[in-house]
Amino acid sequence: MNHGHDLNRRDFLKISSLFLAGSAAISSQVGQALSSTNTAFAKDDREEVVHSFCEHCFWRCGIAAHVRNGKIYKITGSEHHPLSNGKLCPRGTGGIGQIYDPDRLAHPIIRERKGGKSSLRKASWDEAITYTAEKLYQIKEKYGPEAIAMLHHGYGYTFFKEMFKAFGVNKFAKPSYDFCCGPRLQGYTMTYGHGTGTPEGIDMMNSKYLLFFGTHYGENMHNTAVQEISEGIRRGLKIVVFDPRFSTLAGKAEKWLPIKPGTDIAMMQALMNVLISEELYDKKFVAENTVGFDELWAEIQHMTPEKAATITDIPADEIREIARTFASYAPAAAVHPGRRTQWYADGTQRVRAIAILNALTGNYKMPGGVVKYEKFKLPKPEAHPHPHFKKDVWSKYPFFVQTKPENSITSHEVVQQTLEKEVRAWFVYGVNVPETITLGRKTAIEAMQKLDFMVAVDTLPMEVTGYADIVLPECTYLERYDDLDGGRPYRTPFVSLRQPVVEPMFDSKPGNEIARMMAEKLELHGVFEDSVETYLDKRLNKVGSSLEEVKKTGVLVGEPTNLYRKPGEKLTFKTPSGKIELASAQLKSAGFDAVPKYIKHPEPPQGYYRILTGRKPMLTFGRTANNRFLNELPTARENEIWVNPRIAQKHALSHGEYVHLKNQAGIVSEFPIKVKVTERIREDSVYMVHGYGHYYKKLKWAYKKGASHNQLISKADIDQSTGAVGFQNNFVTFIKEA
Ligand SMILES: Nc1nc2c(c(=O)[nH]1)N[C@H]1C(S)=C(S)[C@@H](COP(=O)(O)OP(=O)(O)OC[C@H]3O[C@@H](n4cnc5c(=O)[nH]c(N)nc54)[C@H](O)[C@@H]3O)O[C@H]1N2
Ligand SMILES: Nc1nc2c(c(=O)[nH]1)N[C@H]1C(S)=C(S)[C@@H](COP(=O)(O)OP(=O)(O)OC[C@H]3O[C@@H](n4cnc5c(=O)[nH]c(N)nc54)[C@H](O)[C@@H]3O)O[C@H]1N2
Ligand code: SF4
Ligand SMILES: [Mo]
Repeated sequence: MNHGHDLNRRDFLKISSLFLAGSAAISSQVGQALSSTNTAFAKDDREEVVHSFCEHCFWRCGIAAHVRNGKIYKITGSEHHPLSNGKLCPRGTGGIGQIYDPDRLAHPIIRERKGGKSSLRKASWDEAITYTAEKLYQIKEKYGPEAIAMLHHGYGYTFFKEMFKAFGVNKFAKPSYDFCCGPRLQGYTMTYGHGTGTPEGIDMMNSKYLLFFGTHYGENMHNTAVQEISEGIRRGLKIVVFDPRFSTLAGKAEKWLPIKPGTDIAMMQALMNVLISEELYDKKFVAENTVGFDELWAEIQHMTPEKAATITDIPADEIREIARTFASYAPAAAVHPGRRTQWYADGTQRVRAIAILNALTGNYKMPGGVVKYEKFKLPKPEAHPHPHFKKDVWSKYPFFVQTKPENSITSHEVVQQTLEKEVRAWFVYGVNVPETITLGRKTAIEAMQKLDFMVAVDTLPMEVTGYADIVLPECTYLERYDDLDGGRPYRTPFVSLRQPVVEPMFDSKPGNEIARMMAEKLELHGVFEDSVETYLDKRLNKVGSSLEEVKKTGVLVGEPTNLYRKPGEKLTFKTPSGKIELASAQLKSAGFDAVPKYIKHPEPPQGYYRILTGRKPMLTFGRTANNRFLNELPTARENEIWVNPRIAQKHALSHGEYVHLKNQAGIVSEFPIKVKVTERIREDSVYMVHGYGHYYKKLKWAYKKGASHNQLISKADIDQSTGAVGFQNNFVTFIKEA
């Protein structure tokens, strides 16, 4: 097969409506489900409830899907699942809008080239899988397995991972590592010897005083965390929020400190400075359980509240008062680590600063402090032979976290290696590359255009599918089994099951079946059990349960974790020193700062503003962009750009008008965005929610709604320790509509 070097051939292609579901097809499928004789689900109007878990974000709450006449009509929070407690966040209830989305991918699609022109056509599964297997095989033979990379997000990837392992491919990247959880995991682990987890190990409901930097609960809707904070507030919890923007959480806080963006480490150092210089820290705990106190003090002694005030724009008296109050409530006080932790390439050190602040209070394993949850002891699935493995880790960054083996390289290294033609094929599972990838939309597209072969597994005709050679339509999480969600630490350890609520619609298939078909074509034997049910049953048998049993409630719940330390308990930490590392020798020996240092970040050019981003309660970017059920709420339909009134006046902008945004590199937003004039944001910054501005017309709902945040990102700052990427050193100005 000729895969030539014609760049034009990977032009963005528009999928014909014929290959999409369409509303007529939706109703006929629903009709079929109703009349089908082999369906296991209720065909009459008796209600049946199926327990499973949500896929609208990685929190994975337990859901109860209510089925009537073969159709899901309501999704509620599972009463049995510890992460839900009978409740869901708004997005969780919106699964109906995903499964019954009339724009869904309905058939496999193949890109064909004739006379230098490309077109897309419908294919059978056999043809699509044969073609995929052939191309991947050829590329592996010619360039080696390292020329193939898998990009993934979401919980259905595990079966593909197994298949690729057996095939010898071990380049797995997830953009969510780069932006989101990578620095947090490493920053925490370098300090405590363990991560903070999802849910984070902060005993929020018993806490008296919590500090938040950025982290905007109430907009970031992690269900369990929001429930725990609410319970904490009911019990008298006081909250302090450092955010350049008055967030929803700031609205619940005792204090909102509009900190200058990018100066958080200076603020954290100043808080430590007060704790130490006024001897408010837990001396006994620090002496017994930490190393590097002198090095820490040497680094932070210059960061007095007065000095920090000039950097952060927060008055010195305020800083002193917060540090003192924090100490007065300790150990039932903590700093929350946040989730999206890479902002300016110093995220790993910022998370270390958070961990150190916590350590100074002696709140480790104390009510209301930092806690370490335990996991349900579910044995790992049996390992498959993978004789072709070359390397476990492909990332060049010394503190890159390999979460085995789902993550072995950063997504920006994959992009870079693709531009250099080292990587030739991508297999993309649940990542909307143009709207998410690390180096901005423009670079992501350039990389995709260089590929010899690209597969996208998705449920919708998202932008990413327009660049693929093969599009494989996966059914939604409500129509399939996935692997068990087990081994995540929580106060009540659990194992939960994703199971089909209804059968796959159209010609879509579960990931586990697609991966199995690929393994068969590639002649990889023994990778999968006879069926996914057998696999799940065998795993559950190991803990004395069965698939049949767990299907009933969707979850197995273990004994509650012992969260708190006993008086006199000797603590051990899995760090190189066996103690909490206030100064890190491993960072130092690799040429990094042993103690987090404040580094000044670039300032916006004249007339430009730092572009900050965050979340909306009812949306999760690519996962919900086209979900009519969620997007019909007026506040969800489009994003807005938050502008301070004095800046609005300077640019003659009025509330509600539409503008285009232009970034520092001259990129202009494809679609206009509505101006929100508000005192809730500092003058040096603007704010918009990520996940809007879709440019693919096939997303009939999401198309052209608001502006795309990712389009305006063209500068990426790489954290040289973990390889994670910050994008908050991008700046925009306004272009008024003619
Ligand atoms: N509803 C909903 N919930 C979600 C998601 C979603 O899409 N929808 N996405 C999930 C995902 S993937 C993630 S990673 C998390 C992210 O959620 P968080 O971890 O809570 O996000 P952050 O980026 O920390 O927080 C964004 C806030 O940081 C502020 N901020 C920006 N720059 C700075 C700064 O320099 N200093 C300080 N102190 N604050 C700053 C912004 O103004 C904004 O209020 O949310 C998760 N939860
Ligand atoms: N500009 C900018 N970029 C960002 C961020 C930002 O704030 N701004 N946030 C970053 C963060 S914190 C994160 S975590 C990442 C997440 O970004 P991504 O890794 O891209 O993940 P999602 O947006 O969650 O998922 C996107 C794709 O998954 C598809 N999908 C949904 N359900 C399924 C399914 O069941 N099966 C399959 N196969 N596909 C499915 C959707 O249709 C969509 O194409 O984005 C990061 N990128
Ligand atoms: S937090 Fe919301 S979207 Fe995320 S898994 Fe839970 S219910 Fe679903
Ligand atoms: Mo994230």
